[in-house]
Amino acid sequence: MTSKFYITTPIYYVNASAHIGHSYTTIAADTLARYNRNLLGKDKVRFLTGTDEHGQKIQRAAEKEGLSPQQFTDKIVPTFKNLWAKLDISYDDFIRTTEERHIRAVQRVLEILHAKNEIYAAQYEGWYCIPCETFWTEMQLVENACPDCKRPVEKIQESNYFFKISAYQDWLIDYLKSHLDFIRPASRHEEVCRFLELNKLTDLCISRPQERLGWGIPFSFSPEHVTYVWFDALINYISAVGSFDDKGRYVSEWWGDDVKVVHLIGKDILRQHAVYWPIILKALGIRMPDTVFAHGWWMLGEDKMSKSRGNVVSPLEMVDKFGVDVYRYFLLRDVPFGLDGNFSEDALIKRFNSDLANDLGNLVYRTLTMIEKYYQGNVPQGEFKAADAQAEAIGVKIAHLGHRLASNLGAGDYNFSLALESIWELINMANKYVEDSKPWNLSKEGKTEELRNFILVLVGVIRKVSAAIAPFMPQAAVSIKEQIGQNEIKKGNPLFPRIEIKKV
Ligand code: ME8
Repeated sequence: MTSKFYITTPIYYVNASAHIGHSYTTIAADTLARYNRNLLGKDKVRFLTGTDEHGQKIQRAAEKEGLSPQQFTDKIVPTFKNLWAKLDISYDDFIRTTEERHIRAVQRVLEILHAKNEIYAAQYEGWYCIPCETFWTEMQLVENACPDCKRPVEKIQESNYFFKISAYQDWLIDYLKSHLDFIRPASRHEEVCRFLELNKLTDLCISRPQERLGWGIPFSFSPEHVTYVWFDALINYISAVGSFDDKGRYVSEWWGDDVKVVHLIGKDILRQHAVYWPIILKALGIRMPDTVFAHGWWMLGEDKMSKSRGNVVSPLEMVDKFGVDVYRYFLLRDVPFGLDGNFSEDALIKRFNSDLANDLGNLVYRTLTMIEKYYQGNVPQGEFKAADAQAEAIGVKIAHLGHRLASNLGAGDYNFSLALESIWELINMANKYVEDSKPWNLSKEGKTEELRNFILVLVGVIRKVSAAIAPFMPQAAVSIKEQIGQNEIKKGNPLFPRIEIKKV
């Protein structure tokens, strides 16, 4: 029985500032954390994010600025934390790989695996891609360049430590085939299975010589080596929430059988999470996460938005222009989680005007106006009756909404977009109800009971909607609740005033 929920984002590299892509994973994780806190209770949910601070990329970025790597990362980390604060990210813990708790855990993992004979020293000779920090065999190169980033590779010869991942290939294939929820969405699961069926895993080089790359976690049993940045980084998911006892057993209240463990990542880092990570855990004798969900990419035109391509849009700029909730809503609503999406301000404004200004904003505003006009601002009390077919249908929709949300946010595919769509179906039914009921006539004809029930329907819908949108748009949820209080209304400015395209 899982009664707790542990959700993580990737830990982001600090060699450049976060762009829309990074904010996407973090907003998605935040929404799931908030949703689960509402269901399970605050202390049953753990939401982890953080920063990946070792490796060549960071060392080089620091050198460029004339800083030590530690000074450099200390300078950048607050920019991530500020962004997350601005985006209302409610993380419970923020791990930095330069923290003592993490360094200690990585060193313990290496010691345990070394003692178990899972890692061994060997001479390495081959091709190395510096930006990707990855070794390639001659066969894997594409036109003498890195098969991933297409940049030139360097020939390298050195002594290193290797992790015997090749021994786990059959186990992993079996595991994936018998755990269809482990890698989601299904297309990514198939991609990993195909990769494992077509390729033989080679043992993973998990060290770098200290003299070539100083900025990493030293091996305790071989101080002239530091840990490969990916091996270091993956451990964050366990170093943040637990530790190893004397016998090398991992102890954590967030990694037991009563916890649902979910890693959200982008599809760019699927291999590390779907192959290396489960094998590290298996070799350590630690249970697997429940799900690794690899979402799609935000693109700008034809290209993936990425700092190395330089085509990034700043989340801060978008938030200053449109507001946090609008930004969060757009990212989660516009593209089904798992697929790629194209970012544009035009698309954002379109969504804003139709879903937020026209649908939600309008429903709240017209309801406030009617409560003001017909009831002097006092909110009618009580449950509404299924007095007509529309009120009845709305009642049914309200009763089923929780279930619809659970099937989209609680299980396999984390379909934020469909979850929001189901909330908007309710909003639209209520707006249609207003148009069909012609409340001004009810009032004129003195049909007070009908009018009261009609308003109660709208209030019921708005209360349900504001609770349902809270994980997605925390501020809008609060402000709706303030405007339509328990007893009286407090009419403020429209929640989402329409944006005229010309103005922007
Ligand atoms: O890979 N669209 O860090 P990173 C959507 N430190 N999401 C995107 C994106 C885009 N265009 N660009 C980036 C690393 N992301 C490692 C992770 S985890 C143990 C170590 C998001 O700073 C997405 O979540 O390059 C992607 O996986 C992540 O940022 C990569 O961040």
